[in-house]
Parts: sequence; C-alpha cells; structure tokens
Amino acid sequence: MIVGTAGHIDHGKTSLVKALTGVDTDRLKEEKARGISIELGYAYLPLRDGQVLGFVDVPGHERFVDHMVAGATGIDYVLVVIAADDGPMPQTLEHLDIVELLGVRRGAIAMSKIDRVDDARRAECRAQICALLASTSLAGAPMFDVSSATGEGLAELKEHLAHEAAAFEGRRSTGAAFRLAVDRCFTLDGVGTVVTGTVASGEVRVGDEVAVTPSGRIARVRSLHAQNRTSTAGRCGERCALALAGLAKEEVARGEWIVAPRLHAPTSRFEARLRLSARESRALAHWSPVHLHLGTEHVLARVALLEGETLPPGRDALAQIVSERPIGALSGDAFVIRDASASRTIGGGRVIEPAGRERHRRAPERIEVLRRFECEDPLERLRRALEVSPDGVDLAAFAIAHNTLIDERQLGDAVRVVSGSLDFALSRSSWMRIRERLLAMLAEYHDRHPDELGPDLGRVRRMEFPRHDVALVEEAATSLLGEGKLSRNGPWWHLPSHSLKLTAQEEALAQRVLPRLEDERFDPAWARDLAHDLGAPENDMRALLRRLARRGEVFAIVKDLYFSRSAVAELAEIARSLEDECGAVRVAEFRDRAGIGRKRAVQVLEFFDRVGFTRRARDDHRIRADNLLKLERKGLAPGGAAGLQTR
Ligand SMILES: Nc1nc2c(ncn2[C@@H]2O[C@H](COP(=O)(O)OP(=O)(O)OP(=O)(O)O)[C@@H](O)[C@H]2O)c(=O)[nH]1
Ligand SMILES: [Mg+2]
Repeated sequence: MIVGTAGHIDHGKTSLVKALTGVDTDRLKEEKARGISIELGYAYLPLRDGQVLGFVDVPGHERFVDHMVAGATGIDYVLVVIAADDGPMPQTLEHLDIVELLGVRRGAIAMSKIDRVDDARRAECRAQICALLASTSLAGAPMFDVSSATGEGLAELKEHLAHEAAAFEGRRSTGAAFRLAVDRCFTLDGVGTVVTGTVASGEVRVGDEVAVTPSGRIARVRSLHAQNRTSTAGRCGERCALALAGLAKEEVARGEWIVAPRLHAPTSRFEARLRLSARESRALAHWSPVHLHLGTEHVLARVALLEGETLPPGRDALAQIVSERPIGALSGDAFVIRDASASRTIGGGRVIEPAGRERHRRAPERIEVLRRFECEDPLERLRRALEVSPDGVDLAAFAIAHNTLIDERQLGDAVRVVSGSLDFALSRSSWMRIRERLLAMLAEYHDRHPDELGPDLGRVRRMEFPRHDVALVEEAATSLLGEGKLSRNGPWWHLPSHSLKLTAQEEALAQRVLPRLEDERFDPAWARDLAHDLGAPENDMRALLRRLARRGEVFAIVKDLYFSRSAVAELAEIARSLEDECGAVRVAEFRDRAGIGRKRAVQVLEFFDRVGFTRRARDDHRIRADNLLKLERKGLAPGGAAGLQTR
C-alpha cells in the first residue's frame, strides 16, 4: 500500500513521515536552506507482517502543486496533515480537492503540532476539520492527534496504517499490461539510467522490453527495485525503480510513461467526464486554457466542452481535453486541471476515450457513445460500444485504450474482421445492415449503368462506405459471394441477376476472338487486324471488345489493343515477383522477364498504374498494398491462388 501525504505548507508532513519511518525526505540543498519541501519524497516502512508500507511525501507550497498532483497519482491512501495551531488552510482545501478528483477514497487525518496548542484549541480545530470534511469522500475518516516533536499519537497512527495495509486488497489489474508514470529519473554509477514511479497496472520483470510514451523510445529493464528492495518483478501498486538499458537520462523525463510496448499510443486529445469544482466562482467556458495534470505529466491544454457552452461550478459534463503536445493517457486515468495562471485547482475527471475525435466531436451519436462508455468493466463497455457503433469498433484501439486483451468468446455473435493490422468488430445487426446496403447500392448502380458489369470494390467503398475500411467492404462482399447473393467477374462485382449479355452474333464472334487472344498471350493482334482476320466489320469488332472488357474478360492495355485476362494475370504475377525480389518493379527487368519489347512493357506498367494495381514511384512502379485488382486465370475458381490477390 502506498500512503501519500497532503496538506498546507509547513504543517508538518515531512516531519511526520520522518517520525514514522526514520527517513528525512527533504534531501535537496534548497529544501534544507528554505525549510520547505520542493520535490516529492519517498520513504518505506517495513511492517511486522512482512509487507512494506510506501510513503510519498508531497510539498505543500502552492507553487509546487504540480509535484503534489504527480505524487498523489498512484497512492492508495491519503494522510491529510493539518497543523492544530493553523487549522485548515488554502492548500489543505486544494489538496483535498485533488485527492478527491484523483479518486483516492481512503485516508486518515493527522492533526499535527499538537504540542503547540491547549485542549480548547484542539477541540476547536477538530470541529473545523470535521466541518471541512463533511462534504468530501473523507467524511468520517479517522483523526489522530500527533506531535512529531514529542512523539505523541505516533504509535496509534502507525498501528492504524499497518492495520489498513493488512486490510488492503491491492489493485485490480486483470489482463492489464504494464504501465508506470515516471516521477523521477537519474543516473547511478554502474547502473545507468534509473526511473521511479508507482506501477499503475500490470507487472514488469527484469529483461522486459518497455516503451517510453510519448517519445516511443524502446528500452530494456536491466534490474529493478520494488518497494525499496531488489526484485525480479514489480507489481501493480508497488513503487519501483527501474534501471533501463538503451536509454540515456536525457531521453526520459518526469511526466512520461514506461509501458509495455503494445500500450504505446500517445494522444493529444482525449474525451472525458470533467467536473468543475464547487468552489469556483464562475462557470468554465468552452475552449478555456488550463494546466492539465495526468499521471505525473503537466502540460498546457484547452477544454472543449461537448455538452453546452459553459460548465457551472459543482457540475460535470463530457469534454474533450486538447493538450499542447502528445501525452500518455488511457481510459480510466484520473486527471486534474488548474486555471491558466496555475494558481488554483479548478476541476478534474476521468478519461473515457484516449483517442479523441478531431472532427464532429459534438455529433450526437458520438456523445451517445461516450455516455455508454462510462462504466468500469471493459467487457461491458465493448458490448455497449458494439451496440451504438454502426461503423464497428476498432478492437486493436479498444484493447490499448482499455489496457485489456479481447478474446473471441467475449465478442458473442459480433462479427470480427481481421486484415493486416486491422482488427475490428461489428454487431450482428450492423453487419447485416452493411450487407443489405451493399446489395441495394449495386441494384441502383446497375439501374444507372446498364452497360457496365458493375463497380470494383474501391468504387463501392468510395460511393457507399466512405468511412469504412475497404477490408470490411471486402469481407461483406465475400460473404455475399459465398452465399450466391453476389457475383464477381475479375475486379467487378455485380448482382447475379445482372450481366452484360452478348447477342447471339456477338457471342459467336467472341468464341473466335477470345481463344485467339489467349494464344497470342503478350503479343495480341490489334482490333483492326482481328476484324480483318476474322472477317468482321471493324466497328462490330471494337464494340465486342469493349463489351468483353466491361465483363472483365479482356483488358485494353492501350486503345484498340486487348490482352486476355490470363495474360494480364500472368503479367501481374511477374510484377509481383519482381517487387518481392527487388522491392520495386522497373521497366527493364519487367521487359526481360516478360520477354516483350520495351515500349510494350512501359504500356503494361502504365495500365497497371491506371487500374490501381501499381502506383508510380519516380522511375519505378510499386504494387499498391490496397490494390483491388482481382484476376484469376481462366478455369480457376474465384479467389483461386494463382490469381492476383489483395494483400
Ligand atoms: N512543535 C512542533 N513542530 C513541528 C511539528 N511538526 C513539524 N514541526 C515543525 O514545523 C516546520 C515544518 O515542518 P515540515 O515537516 O517541514 O512541514 P511540511 O508540511 O513538510 O512543509 P512543506 O513540505 O514545505 O509543505 C518545521 O520547522 C518542523 O520542525 C510538531 O509536531 N511539533
Ligand atoms: Mg515537507
């Protein structure tokens, strides 16, 4: 269990920690000279049952509230120190606000410097404290009269803390990966760069690879201390010091997070429920500048209110916090905001969605999603998210945002689409709606373009599903294909009822043209020569070839020069193997491999660019990762391995 102090300057926090643990946490020269705490102090108290109690001592000075917030992040229990002579003072109130906003619900009060007051003042101060706490989550918390000077009350306080530690169940951290907010970093001779902080989730072991968020630097845990003792692992809730190999001291700072690499996802806008302190005299306006404190980070930010133009004191609302630079934040993280001049704490809340929306952030359906997201259990959140997200839920992003892992069983009857780095899920009903939309869209398309076989999937997506990933459209189309509700010819998709019918006469001519183009492979005859050789009028031949091209049976490499489908598939395979071998497709190698002339090679590659199979990159051509050109050599079933497939 980690105990954090809180309270006004000079009320005896550091003295009390020293009296309890024997450790003087004011170690800086400046702290000694000024007689105040500036940095966070750390001390440990081994207990009889073998546990180690950790203490984080915070400064009370109003200028160091940012250190206080950093220290209070990651504590389990707060020890509010209030001097009996002074009674509650401004930072007593502010620190109480902060621990409340950070979600620390357990704690005790130490009424300090008891040796300086008489019994009447004791009683008076006690009454003041009770009145102050009445409206907070610490109402009814135990109160101890203590003096670090005479030792009065220390044994009782120590006993109480030991009792609380024994009853403390530890933090829940199921399936969660490692995270730690850095509160100090320094170098040690013979050890190298060391960072310290409280493990916010998961576990870290010696030898683990970790990432620094937001910088993205990677390091390895060379050795570690947990609760001040050498250890092979640091667990959720323990204070740890990690020696990091591969990282210079300048490459990490307080405010950054050390995380399991899969959790590295810096953000500069997150959505949250924000509460404005009841002590504020005025409402908070949209786009107010604030100081944001999250984890041990402190950064300037703006508050975009998502519901209404202002937020009255004592109320809460959904908001997007836009920070000046990227930070590490995950769903559920508590944060505090202070006013623009950093003179007082004005509110705080919890992160709902770390990857905030850049556009349409106030859209009603977005607000609905955020409202639904406000529950503790990640699985329940996922279920609700699926319910209200017709476009599906990005599972990869969800798993990071909620620091969890999702397995198939948790998805119920939802449909999961995995393609490349993409991993998302849709509710069964959203899935069915997408399929219906696809069929309806094609019916309309056929009506409007009776002469065309149908669109390719890229076109389908652009026309009907601009916000969806193409992999989803593909998955929907493929499932409909499997059920016979959709047909495909080459790259073109159409309803089975729709086909480009040839007249009997055209059909007869096609039966003579197609085998010939097949035979002539990479060197087919021009349209005019075909007409001449087969004794057909030139215009008829051109019209037939155009229709065959729409049906995906031949391809016009240049005007009036048509290659058979299998020839194009073969050329595409050549391009693919050149890209695999050389990283790009160059004219010279392509020409040699295909055994065609240079000019024709250029024309074929330009054709590939045109249909979106490749793209031009200076003098080379690269195969588009998202290419949708699907070709099979004749005789192979759709999706056959010899065809040209989307990667
Ligand atoms: N008589 C008396 N003096 C005390 C007691 N506790 C602290 N002091 C004195 O009060 C002064 C401030 O004590 P600190 O422990 O440094 O106070 P603090 O709350 O840590 O101050 P900051 O960290 O700067 O906010 C010191 O001069 C202490 O010697 C006490 O119980 N009795
Ligand atoms: Mg102090």
